[in-house]
Amino acid sequence: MSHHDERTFVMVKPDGVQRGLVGDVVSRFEDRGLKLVAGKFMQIDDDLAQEHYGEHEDKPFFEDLVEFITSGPVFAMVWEGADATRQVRSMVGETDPAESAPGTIRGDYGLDLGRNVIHASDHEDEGANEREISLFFDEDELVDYDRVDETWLY
Ligand code: RTP
Ligand code: MG
Repeated sequence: MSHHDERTFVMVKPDGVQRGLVGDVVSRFEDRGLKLVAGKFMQIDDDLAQEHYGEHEDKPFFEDLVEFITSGPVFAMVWEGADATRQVRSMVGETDPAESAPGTIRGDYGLDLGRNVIHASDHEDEGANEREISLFFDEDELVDYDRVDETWLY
């Protein structure tokens, strides 16, 4: 990983997995020139859900959020590239799909605030990317490799 690259945590939520959107989401980040460094298809348990969404524990929607994210398998990923956290967020769209521009993942596929297909680390929350990566992945699950021609990566 070169020094100006950044890693960010992304996850296709249970609705996205059930609707068969994993491949499309992965394709979008590949097409954008980001580099995949980790991926895990998994079932989140209650403890991990509570910790992942800890910032929202006092919100009225917290219980629903934990219930939803543990309702079925998710596809967790780490993507790398210059300014990756911000780039991914701009491709994800707004929290509410109704406010998300067409062309964004939530603008194209999101149904409502809960079923908004994807989670991505918040670029306005300093260190959220690294925190979330280490919550979901062990260091040895982050694969360090070169793409054939890095000239074409973001
Ligand atoms: P995320 O963390 O999932 O990438 O989404 P986000 O930053 O855009 O949204 P955030 O404010 O962190 O909220 C986390 C997730 O909680 C659900 N939510 N429900 N009912 C509500 O008012 C409400 N507000 C947020 C959404 O599924 C959101 O992605
Ligand atoms: Mg968030």
